[in-house]
Amino acid sequence: DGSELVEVNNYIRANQADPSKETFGAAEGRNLIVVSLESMQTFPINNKVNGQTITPFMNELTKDKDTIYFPNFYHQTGLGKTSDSEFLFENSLYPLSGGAVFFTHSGNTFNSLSERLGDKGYHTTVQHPNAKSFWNRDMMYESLKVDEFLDVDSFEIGEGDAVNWGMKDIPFMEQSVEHMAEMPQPFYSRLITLTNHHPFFLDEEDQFIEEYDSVSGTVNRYFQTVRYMDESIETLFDELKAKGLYENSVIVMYGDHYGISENHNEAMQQFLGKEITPYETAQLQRVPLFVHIPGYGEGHVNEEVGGQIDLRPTVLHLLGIKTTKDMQFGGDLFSEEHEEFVIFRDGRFITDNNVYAGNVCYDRATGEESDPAECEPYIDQAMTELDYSESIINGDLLRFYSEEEGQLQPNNQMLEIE
Ligand code: GP9
Ligand code: MN
Repeated sequence: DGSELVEVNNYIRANQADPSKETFGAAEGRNLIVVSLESMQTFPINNKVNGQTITPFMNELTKDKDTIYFPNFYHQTGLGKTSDSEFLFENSLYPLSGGAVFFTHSGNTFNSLSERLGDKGYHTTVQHPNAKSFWNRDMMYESLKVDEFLDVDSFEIGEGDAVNWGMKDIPFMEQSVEHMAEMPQPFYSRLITLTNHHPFFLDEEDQFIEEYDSVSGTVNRYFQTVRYMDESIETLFDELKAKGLYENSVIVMYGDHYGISENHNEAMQQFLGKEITPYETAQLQRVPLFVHIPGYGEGHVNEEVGGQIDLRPTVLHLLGIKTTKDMQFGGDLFSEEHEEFVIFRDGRFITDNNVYAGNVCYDRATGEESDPAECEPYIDQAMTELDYSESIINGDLLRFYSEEEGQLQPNNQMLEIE
């Protein structure tokens, strides 16, 4: 019932991470451009296939002076796939254990990133060249207070501009920057890419590298579509510079979820040259996170263990917006107080020292089995946190919470009814 929110609130306040002084407000007042990298996992980064570089542009970003790259960052999605990653990003709540929250709870009250930014004078938008009702986005974005959803009807898809699931990422990037150029500033624009999606088909002219050679056509083609995605990100950066939008923006890019499922373990074993244990499977849930702040100058590889739940506070703090009263489960990745504890939707988890998967406690650094006692205290905490998040969603509890006052609203009708 509504009173459970008090307990959840206590848990969240006890685990809250204060922002780091160095990065709080580092991108204050800038446009926020977010790129959801479809099916992009971390393993192709700084790696090669058939001797060819898979992600040349992203590799440069990992060494770039204006980029913070997170190699130990994990997706936390469930059945809702892309939509779950959006949910995590916007709300810093976990997706549901069953079904896609975008379908089941699109009428809920949230306190999304879009809403927070809208309140600060941002024009908030999502750009994605697919039917607006896919994943029930049109309904959910109303609850998330997204000002404008530029769906398939907002893009010109000329001959040769579509493949696989729809519009190719390179023309998509070109046109989405054209849209940005028309937006009032500051704006928040979240771009959802599409080309690097199963079954990873590409036209011949977009195949910039050779496919891999294994028993899995899916894995073989994946490297090529990842290479294409890499090219589309370079296009995005070029177009932003050409339109004069680059300097005054911050660009955050993250992989939405895995692209290669466990059905392709044989091919993945061949590529990685090692056996895929439950530990490796968990480690393969790493997706890249790039935070690019033009002019920042202190870019580095940040080894912090984190997950998609952490994106909302990380981004809000970069923009100089406090989240001390927000109902969110993640923490600012730049904070000295950030806890290295990433909970997967199915109860697996990662800590600084361990990977807990298949009911086995592994050493995170070596993949060897470690003393179960090292994982033990986190098993319950993981379940508690997932349950708290689920109770917020199932009870639509944020109806009763006013983050402005940081307290339950006085006329808590649900408490009266029950
Ligand atoms: C569809 C796209 C892909 O619009 O976001 O969704 P996915 O299948 O990855 O969840
Ligand atoms: Mn996806």
